[in-house]
Amino acid sequence: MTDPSPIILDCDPGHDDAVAMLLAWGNPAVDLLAVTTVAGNQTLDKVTRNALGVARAGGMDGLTVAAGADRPLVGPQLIPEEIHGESGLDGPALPAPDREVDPRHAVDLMADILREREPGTVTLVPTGALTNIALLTRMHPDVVDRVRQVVLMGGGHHTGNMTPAAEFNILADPEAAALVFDAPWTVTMCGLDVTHKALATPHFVRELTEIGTPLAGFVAELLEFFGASYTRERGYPAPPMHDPVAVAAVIDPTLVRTVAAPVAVETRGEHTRGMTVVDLRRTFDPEDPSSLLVRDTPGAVGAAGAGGTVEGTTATSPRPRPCGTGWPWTSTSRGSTGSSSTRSAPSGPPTWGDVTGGPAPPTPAGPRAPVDTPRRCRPANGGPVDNPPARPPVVRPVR
Ligand SMILES: [Ca+2]
Repeated sequence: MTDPSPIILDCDPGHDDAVAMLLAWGNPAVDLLAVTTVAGNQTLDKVTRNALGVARAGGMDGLTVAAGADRPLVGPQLIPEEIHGESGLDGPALPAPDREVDPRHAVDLMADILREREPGTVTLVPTGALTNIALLTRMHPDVVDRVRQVVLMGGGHHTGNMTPAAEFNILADPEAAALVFDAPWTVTMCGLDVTHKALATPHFVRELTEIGTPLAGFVAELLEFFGASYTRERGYPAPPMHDPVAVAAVIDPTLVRTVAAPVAVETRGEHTRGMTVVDLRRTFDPEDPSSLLVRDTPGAVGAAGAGGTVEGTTATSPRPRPCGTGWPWTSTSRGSTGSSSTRSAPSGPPTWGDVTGGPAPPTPAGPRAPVDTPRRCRPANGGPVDNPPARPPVVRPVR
């Protein structure tokens, strides 16, 4: 067995963040070095409290938890309370913390770990707003080239969940996301294209419940609350396991398909702020270090949903390559690649809904709910509920 891949999970628990934490801690293919928190699904104090509670519930003895940015770089904080609840982790009773938060700022903790470890070994796995990761590039620019890769949950190709164009983690801090995608490291974007296929189905939740342990019951309750939110607010039959997909992509890169493409983050668009603009024209220079990797699953891109083969499944390539001619939306057989032996789930609990061979993206029941507007996503300062304001491209990096 190869050595576990060391990761830092930067998150905003959050129901799916909680599952991502448990997956990272429980799977032997990764070594969870630290959990850092960022304001996102709730305020920083709440998501940090949640991280500590999940760490205790999961028996994560010795795990370091550090708190990071309490607001976006530029825009207002948006809180999706309609999905995660008032605590950010509504549903099961969360145990009281059994450890203190590390006194270091999350960004400083990341830098310390990156300097202590061999260069090119530590993977950053952000599953919240990218504020901490952006600050890392500005506060500790010397550690950027020590990062092995960034595997993040966020964005989407031609899809959003907060607006028609923007996914929450990117919309929560578009300026930070722009910095992260522009930094000279390899970014793997696990976007809504793939995470909307990783559903925690009722069958899966039932299996969890039947395990009968307190931790399994805790996760089942998490998923039941999360599922009820997604059904009520967005018409989904089961909740997407967004954040665990990013961890899973580190555990087993063959679970998802990699496509090389430049990704830009829209920071100015009146209707597209927070959009990840993926250039799939294959006109970019594959040697250009700004070219980035996007992860995808068979059929995840394009309205038709399709399988087929794609060149450039460069999960471990230090430099992205352009995709070939067999681009997935030109193919038709989703199941043909989804059943490939290279796409089996890794062993070891906990696991998640079937990513590649799972159910098709859900169709909202009845009349289409107005899910693409952030109508109930309120600014943290208690200001009026409104669409995120269009802002000029002002970024004030910390120097
Ligand atoms: Ca998250």
